[in-house]
Amino acid sequence: MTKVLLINPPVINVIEPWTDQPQYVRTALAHLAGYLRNTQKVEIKVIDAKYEQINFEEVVRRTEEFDPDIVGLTAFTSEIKPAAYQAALIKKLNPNILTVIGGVHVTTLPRETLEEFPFFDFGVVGEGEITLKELVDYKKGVKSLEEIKGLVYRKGNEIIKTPPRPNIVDQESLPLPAWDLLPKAEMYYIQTEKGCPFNCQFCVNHNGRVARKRSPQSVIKEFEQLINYANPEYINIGDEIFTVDMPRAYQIMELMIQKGIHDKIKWDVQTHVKYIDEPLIEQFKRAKIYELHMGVEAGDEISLKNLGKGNTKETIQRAFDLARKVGVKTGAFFILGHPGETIKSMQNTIDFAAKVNPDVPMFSIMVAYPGTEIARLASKKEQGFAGISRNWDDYRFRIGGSIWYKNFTKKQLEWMLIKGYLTVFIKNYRIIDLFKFAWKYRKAALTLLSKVLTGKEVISEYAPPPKDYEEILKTSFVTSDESMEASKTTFAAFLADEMKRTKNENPELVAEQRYRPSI
Ligand code: B12
Ligand code: SF4
Repeated sequence: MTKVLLINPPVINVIEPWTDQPQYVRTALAHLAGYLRNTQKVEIKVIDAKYEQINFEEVVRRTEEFDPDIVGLTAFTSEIKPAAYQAALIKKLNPNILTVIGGVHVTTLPRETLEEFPFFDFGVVGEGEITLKELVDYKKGVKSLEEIKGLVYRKGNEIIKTPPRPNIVDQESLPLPAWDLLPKAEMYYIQTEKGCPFNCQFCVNHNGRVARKRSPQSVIKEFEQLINYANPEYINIGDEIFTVDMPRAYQIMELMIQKGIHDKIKWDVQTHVKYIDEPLIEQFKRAKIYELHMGVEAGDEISLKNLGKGNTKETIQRAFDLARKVGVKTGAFFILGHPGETIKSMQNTIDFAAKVNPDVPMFSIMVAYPGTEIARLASKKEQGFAGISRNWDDYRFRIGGSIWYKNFTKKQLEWMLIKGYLTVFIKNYRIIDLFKFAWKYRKAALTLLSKVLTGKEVISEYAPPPKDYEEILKTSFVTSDESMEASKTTFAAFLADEMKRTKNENPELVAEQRYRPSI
């Protein structure tokens, strides 16, 4: 029987405990494992090294023990180098193991990823369920690589990219994720829909512009299975915009209340300020949501207008005021470092954040993810950007240093981030909240302060950067400015084709994501 090992690789240092020492396991791996075991005779094992806080050597040891035919690794951009390093160690252990990289980084830079990291044999572009299954078929000798869509691979010195893999429009046709193959955790992120109609300059939105949804019944089934399996404290909904179909969101919460799920777990979601009305907020309250997160991103008029999110100060204020009125706790995301940003425009965002006054403000520094408009502008050094790093380890989120600016230094940017937090609390006389917040996120706050004051990052105790890390990954930095620029155009074309195809396959989905009252 073919053996498949799926890995969420370790981190090389802990900058942000929330993401680098997560309390949650990786959703993508549960989805892939769920599909694979339903469609193939395979033996599957999953190692979530980040969650388990194990190091590269321990992953190699477990790999040797399991002796897989295929190893699939997942990576966001900030994780691609650790994933490549892990693949290099696995190739050293046994060169016959096929190494496959999937996730959003290789999806936006397919050829470049294989060029940069020879330790990956295959790259899976886009949704990975069917492509991975077909790679198992290839390993079994019943499918040729040319037949497999959504793949990049090497043929001699050439890198071949096969035609795009269409997204799975009917998400209901997929089995439930195989959470039981991952370690039990106290927090999970489930995905009830994929896709988002907006076009933010900083976001990859790799799931496409049409929300592909699961039914409320299937979502409830997943909640129940997870509760039975792990009895976690939190089950958060990781959707881009949970309420993109407002009646569906209302219905999911109705079922949560009927089944008593809202009393068994804490949960939160992320949504867009436009997709909120009073009955929905009241339903959130009844369903005992822990925190309602909404992306504000900017408070400066010009940045807000150019952002592509379709937000105005009025729609933002309305959503937060509504939540306050009903008594639902809110979290708001703000980004510093927009195109054309100046110290003054950042101050505008901070002042607006204080006016909105969310319960939990979350400031971050812009990261220029491949495939985005920000990456295109930064590569061209336009609109205030002075350059862009090609060391993917710089692509962290809240204190990420992926871009240089003409109007201010990175240090000034980091100080503005701290100022943002302080202003929201102090201007609103929320001194106790400030202490509570600082205590809750003390690890993150300390790493941030240490970075700002000393310029150094705190090294993880469990996975310090291996000595040969940079040496093994010496081929790094091959992605040119032109490739970064092109990644936006190529990816936008892919998204446009996908939107057309999804609309043809199920035109109702588009209608259902226009604003409709929740009841
Ligand atoms: C939910 C979510 C989270 C959750 C993660 C919860 C979890 N348990 O995994 C939280 C909030 C914690 C989070 C954190 C971060 N996130 Co996030 N997150 C998302 C979100 C909204 C959904 C991701 C998800 O789980 N989808 C469901 C699964 C099933 O889909 P998937 O991950 O895309 O996986 C599919 C394919 O990519 C592919 N695939 C993936 N891996 C593999 C591996 C193999 C072998 C194969 C074959 C295929 C394959 O197949 C999968 C199944 O179809 C996306 C945005 C989006 N639109 O998708 C952003 C997104 C993935 N996140 C992003 C980022 C940057 C981050 C952070 C770095 C930000 C931060 N520091 O706070 C951290 C990093 C976390 C970490 N290192 O562990 C970016 C990535 C951009 C980039 N180029 O790197 C995204 C795209 C959002 C954006 N702004 O554009 N995130
Ligand atoms: S609304 Fe959210 S998911 Fe949609 S494009 Fe903007 S940042 Fe991405």
